Amino acid sequence: MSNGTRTAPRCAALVGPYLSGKTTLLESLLMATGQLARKGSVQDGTSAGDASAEALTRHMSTEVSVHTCDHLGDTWHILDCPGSIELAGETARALMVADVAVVVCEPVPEKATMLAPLLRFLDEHAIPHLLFVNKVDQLGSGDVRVADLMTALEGVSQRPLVLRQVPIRQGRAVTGYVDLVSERAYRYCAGAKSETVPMPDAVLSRERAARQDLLEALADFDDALLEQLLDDVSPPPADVYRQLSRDVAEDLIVPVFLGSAQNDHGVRRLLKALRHEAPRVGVTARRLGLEATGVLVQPFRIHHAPHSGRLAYCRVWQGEVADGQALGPDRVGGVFALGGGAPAKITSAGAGAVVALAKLEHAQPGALLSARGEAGTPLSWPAAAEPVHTLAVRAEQRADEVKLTGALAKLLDEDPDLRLVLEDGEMALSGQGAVHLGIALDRLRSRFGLAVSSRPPAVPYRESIRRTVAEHARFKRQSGGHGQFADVHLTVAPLDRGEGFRFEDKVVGGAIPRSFIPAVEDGAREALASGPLGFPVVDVSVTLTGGQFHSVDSSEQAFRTAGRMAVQAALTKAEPVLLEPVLLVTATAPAEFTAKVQRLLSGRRGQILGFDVRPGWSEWDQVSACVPQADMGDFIVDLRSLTLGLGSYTARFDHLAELVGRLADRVVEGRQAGYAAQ
Ligand SMILES: Nc1nc2c(ncn2[C@@H]2O[C@H](COP(=O)(O)OP(=O)(O)OP(=O)(O)O)[C@@H](O)[C@H]2O)c(=O)[nH]1
Ligand SMILES: [Mg+2]
Repeated sequence: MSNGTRTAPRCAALVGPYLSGKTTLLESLLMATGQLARKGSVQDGTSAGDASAEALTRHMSTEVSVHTCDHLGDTWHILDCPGSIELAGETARALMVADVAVVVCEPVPEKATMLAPLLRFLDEHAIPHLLFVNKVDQLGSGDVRVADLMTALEGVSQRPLVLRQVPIRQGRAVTGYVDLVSERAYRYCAGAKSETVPMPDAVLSRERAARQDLLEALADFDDALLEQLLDDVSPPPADVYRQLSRDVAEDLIVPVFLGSAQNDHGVRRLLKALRHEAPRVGVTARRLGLEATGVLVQPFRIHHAPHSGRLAYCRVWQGEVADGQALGPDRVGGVFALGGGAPAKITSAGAGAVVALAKLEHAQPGALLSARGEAGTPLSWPAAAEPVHTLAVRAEQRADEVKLTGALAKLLDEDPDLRLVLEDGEMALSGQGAVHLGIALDRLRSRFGLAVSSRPPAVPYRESIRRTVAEHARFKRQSGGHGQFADVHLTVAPLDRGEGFRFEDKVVGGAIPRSFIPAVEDGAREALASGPLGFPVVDVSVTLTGGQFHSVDSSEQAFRTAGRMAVQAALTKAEPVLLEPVLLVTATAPAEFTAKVQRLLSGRRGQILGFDVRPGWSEWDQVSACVPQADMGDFIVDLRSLTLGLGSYTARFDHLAELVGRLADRVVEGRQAGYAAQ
């Protein structure tokens, strides 16, 4: 893949909401460029994009797949990205290395909101992008006007959208289009190039109006064009194309194309636009501020392959990467071409290429690598997402526990949006939702051959007391030789919420020697580890008020036992009360869903604290509420299903609240049953 006389490869990412048709479009692009002889489909499990086991079972893309094709002398790397909002991090990292993004969407105005987070990301990072309105074959059945669709899409884009084609319809069905720059009319032909046809009279007035809109949008960024328009001069197509390429490359405007990936309609037109309007690698590197000398490489994804080991999927920004090349602290141990089946070993890769590099053990997504070392991660690189869903996981076979830890370490290395926390002896895997975690669990099974089970994580209940109780305990044992003796008097009292544990020594007159007092405190802590209800005890004070000792038989061990006995006995008499963790939850969603989000939170015993405009987002709200942690399981699933998948939330521990009545009884019974089963 050395440069030779060819131009540097370019990279386009296919992005857009779940099920909009990105993988189908990839298939069509690979067909149109002669890369594929036969077109596969997502439903049959024969598509090039969704080849992994996880994707096949779900009929959806579960990771970024890299493909390579040639079009009119240009090499293209196409990154087919997953649309699921739960995999948005994976998509965002791929977008960071692309020259251009093709945003695939459905021709349904009500679904335009689904594009909001993605368009926002593209606009924030000034990533050149164009829109491909897919499934125009369905426009007829829905009887949707393109003008209404454009209005809806404009509502979610910061950049002006410019329609590049108007549809030609027969009845309601879309049968072709008029290109607004060349003003030529085309009729779609299944599986082949569209053919030119005379401009139908019926579209003429729509064509004129849409072309005027396009020229006016371009004239906003070009004075010469503005003058021509004011003088009523029709600019030559070459000038319009030039202006379009410039405006797209600078992310000033977003052209909108129409088509149907399933029927290969509009796909060659899209390829042509990519060829003329997508920036080249040097321009992209400059946009990203990556000016350097020598070789410069940026990984965007890590993959642990069964045979090649740890592979870093990288974009080569500059220079030539070959086997043995020093990159960061490592040396390249294999350059692999991606696209079409398993990675294939090649000798080198030049600027623009997307390749997998082996043996870069330290390479992390985003971190720039050069021959001189690691040049850090650009500030604009997307941060890992805060987890919104957690499952407790464990190996079904005890013997697999070590293997599970190793496999999870690899999955965490591949996916920065996965987190693993060890809590109360439980392995808790967190991520972006049930689909995200389900894919991780599938990988444990299919790639690592591990039988794993998962369940909702345990809620970290605590308990405290309501009354002050004075208690006395004597520990005495005589078993031949040395005996054991300790006697303590202590008082256990409730503290305010959040105060934790306090131990006070009020022993006077040497009733207990100083050296034994820490042992009493240790015993008290042991008793507090699991209180009468079965949970750790918090917000109590233990005051040691007196006791007795024996000069021969007393020991630290004896005083620890006596301390524990006294506190245990006191706690049962001190009106133990269950405490449940309450989280401060901030849920975000488009404003049209705010009332639903509030109802969802209050339905989960949430106390709504208020709602406000989401800072920096127009037409989005954020609702804050205090919600018991026990009621937050699957919250993200319900939130997404109420909000077209767009809702999300952050949560942090806020306070412990007393839980009484039937709910509390059930928790305590569950705990006792758990102990009995152990
Ligand atoms: N009618 C019609 N259906 C289409 C078209 N393109 C794709 N589809 C269907 O839409 C569904 C989703 O297609 P995919 O290509 O898997 O969509 P995707 O955007 O890759 O989905 P994710 O990867 O899961 O985000 C499939 O059932 C396709 O057959 C089209 O042009 N017209
Ligand atoms: Mg897909």
